Amino acid sequence: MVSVAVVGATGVVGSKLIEMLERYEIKYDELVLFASKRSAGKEIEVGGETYTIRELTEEAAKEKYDYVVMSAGGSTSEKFAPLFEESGAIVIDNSSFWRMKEDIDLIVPEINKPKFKRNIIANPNCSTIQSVVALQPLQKKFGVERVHYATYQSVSGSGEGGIRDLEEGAKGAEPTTYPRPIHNNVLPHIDDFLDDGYTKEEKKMIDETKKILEDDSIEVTATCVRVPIISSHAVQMNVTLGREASVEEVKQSFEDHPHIVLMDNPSENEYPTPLDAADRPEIFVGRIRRDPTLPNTFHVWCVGDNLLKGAAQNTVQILKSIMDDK
Ligand code: A2P
Ligand code: 11C
Repeated sequence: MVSVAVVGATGVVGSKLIEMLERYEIKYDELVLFASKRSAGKEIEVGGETYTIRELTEEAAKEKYDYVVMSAGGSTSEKFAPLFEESGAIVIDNSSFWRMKEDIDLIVPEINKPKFKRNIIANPNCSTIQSVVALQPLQKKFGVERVHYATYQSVSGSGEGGIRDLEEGAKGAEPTTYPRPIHNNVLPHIDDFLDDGYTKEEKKMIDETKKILEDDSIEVTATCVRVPIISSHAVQMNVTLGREASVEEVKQSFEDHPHIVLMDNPSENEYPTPLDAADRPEIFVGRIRRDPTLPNTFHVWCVGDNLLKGAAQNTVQILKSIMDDK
């Protein structure tokens, strides 16, 4: 008897989590869907059955579940993930709260495996996941010494609130999620500012890249930007390799990767865009070219569906790999 709980089931990522449970054929005997008090009693259809959303309470988190997948924000994860863990569950959490803690695994299944010091496993930040998927074949073949990220991130990364700001902003409404209008605009501002002038989103990309690729010596810097599109994130990566490589060799390492699609034929206007990546499980790369200003350095344009590989898909892939190993 296998039980799975989804926390944040009514959210933008939560609804994709439910979709991914079906797409990745996760087998369970019992499925329980949690959200906040606001949504308790709401009904959701999964695989032809109707489920009623339950309010997540401390008592509910002490019930025994085998697996819990969470996407309900950092404070919900901080409070409830340990309660689920204590009652015997393996928790896979999509918030930023646990990711950088020393005893917590931060997992992209095609790159690393959990060591299970604790039974809370963290799912990385969306823009980080797509970037490390693209960096890993380069790391394996040539080594990676340095990467500079510039991101173009869609509003669904901010959940329902981000989508609302874009859609209602188009009708003239003031933003409520972002500090400035996102309609007809771009904001060099994702998550809160830190004392050093970086944002938390930039810090997440810097720290999580090193943790997932298990190499603290990689020099990473980032500028994260919100753009007025609904879904998929794009990341411009300027990557310095550990040794000399040709553009063809770099392209080949992407072509050889089962979860990366190389779209790089500029003369035919072929390069990945957010629309190409929408609802696709792979990461797309293109515009591969040498940066002549630095040795062994290349530009790589990388696009992925932030709600799928960037969030729900990666979470469910972690779940599947743990279930398969049991
Ligand atoms: P609810 O819909 O009841 O507010 P999004 O990121 O798309 O805004 O979604 C956030 C998700 O997290 C929603 O499912 C939301 O539920 C859920 N959530 C927010 N706060 C809590 C909480 N305290 N306990 C459980 N779920 C929560
Ligand atoms: C964004 N990357 O697009 C963020 C969303 O730390 O997982 C996810 C926040 C996080 O806004």
